[in-house]
Amino acid sequence: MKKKRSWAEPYKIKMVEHIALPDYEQRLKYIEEAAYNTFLLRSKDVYIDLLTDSGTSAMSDRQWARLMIGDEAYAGSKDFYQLEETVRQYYGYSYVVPTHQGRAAEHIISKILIKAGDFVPGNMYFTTTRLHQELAGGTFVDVIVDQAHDPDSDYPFKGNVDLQKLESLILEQGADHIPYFSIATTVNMAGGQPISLANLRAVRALSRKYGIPIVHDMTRVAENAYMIQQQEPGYAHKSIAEIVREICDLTDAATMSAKKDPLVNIGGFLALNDADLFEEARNLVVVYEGLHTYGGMAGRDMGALAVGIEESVSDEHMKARVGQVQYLGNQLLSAGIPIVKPIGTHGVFLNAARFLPHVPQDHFPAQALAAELYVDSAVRAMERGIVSAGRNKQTGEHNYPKLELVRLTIPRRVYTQSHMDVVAESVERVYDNRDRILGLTMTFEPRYLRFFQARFEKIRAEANAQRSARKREPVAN
Ligand code: PM9
Repeated sequence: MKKKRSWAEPYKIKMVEHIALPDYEQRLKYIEEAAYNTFLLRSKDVYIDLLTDSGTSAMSDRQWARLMIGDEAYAGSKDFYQLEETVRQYYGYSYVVPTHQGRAAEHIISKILIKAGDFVPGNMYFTTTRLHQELAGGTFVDVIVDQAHDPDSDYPFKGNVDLQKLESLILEQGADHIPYFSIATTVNMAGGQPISLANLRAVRALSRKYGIPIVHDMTRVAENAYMIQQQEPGYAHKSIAEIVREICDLTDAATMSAKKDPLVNIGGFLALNDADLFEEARNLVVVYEGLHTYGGMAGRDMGALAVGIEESVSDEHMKARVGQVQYLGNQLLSAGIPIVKPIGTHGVFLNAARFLPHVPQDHFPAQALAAELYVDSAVRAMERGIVSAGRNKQTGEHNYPKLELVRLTIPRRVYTQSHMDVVAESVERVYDNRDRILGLTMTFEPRYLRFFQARFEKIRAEANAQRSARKREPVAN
């Protein structure tokens, strides 16, 4: 009989940070104080923090060492030049404008390229990206394939663009009103789903045909490259570094939140190939961020970022990173929990619409489910549904997304397989008791990116209360 051969993470742990599980009564109190919004919890009250993979990675010893030799000169830091060289080497873009994080790069490129009345097509919206496009006067148009909106579809490249939707938009609105295509690798809101190189090449052909550039949200490009390596015919023998380069070479500019793929706690950049655009961007960055050789970052952070970029495209790193996400996803699938399929690269997304079919979407099922998961085990997740989708900027109505999800996002190199087991068991317990979960009402709604700061109260309808009384007992301590 063939013996099983397990694989393990390509690192060992050198430093630990203690975490504690608050008791049940405390968890109830904390989530109520946080108004049922996991963004408003204090991290000291969280046991396993799966809120986001943004800025939460563990840096390597090489990255920490780089911090010590950071050059903090106001102008011309050697770390900037190192970052610029690394971006050129691994991503191929000619010019780099550092920023404090991704949304600052989005702000600058939107301000330069979008004029009032423009339309910006993209492979599904991302919250900050769309907001900056709207603030610049544009309207985002979703041109992702329909499968991306179906959590049960097994389609392997749900990040693909529907080429017909894209070309119809160009013909309807005219190429002059489309400043760029906004293409993300991977697609966060669809569940961390990749775009294929075949599809990106076809998007590139349309970009050339109509003279419209591609702005690449490259926040998780190495994760996307891993999925191409695993799934796209012809790429099994190419390295992630080679595939990353092939993706970037099909695009004209990029925004990067370095807090994800490149393994740093803060940072980002705008990368460009066009010299005139670069001049404009590096002029604007001094208005909003800082001098063009540091943007919003300390010299040492740019140094750690340069090392992180190199580490992020390692095949063995990515196998362990995505492998851990798939480990959790497969546990949940085996337990019959409704999750987005296929399992994405940066997190497992619970399908709250199927988890809580009795909670209408305007009672915020995903928000309620994330709160309930915290009460069960102090695992912190986040809503990715109607709250994140915000309101229609013309009508003021809620946007009703087809995907009503809770994201269990896995920080890179931080948690172990046992942590994943605890999370899976907690989700299963909450699922077993799902009938007693009621929805929420929103009691405070901020104007921008409401999911970060909105406040909620539990719906305590009499009939619902009676129905759930039978199962009121706590499910864990
Ligand atoms: N993403 C995330 O948790 C952090 C903010 S929303 C909770 O997934 C993409 C694809 C992102 C992203 C941030 C940004 C913005 C742009 N594109 O957060 O400003 O996933 O660095 O990047 C978050 P910054």
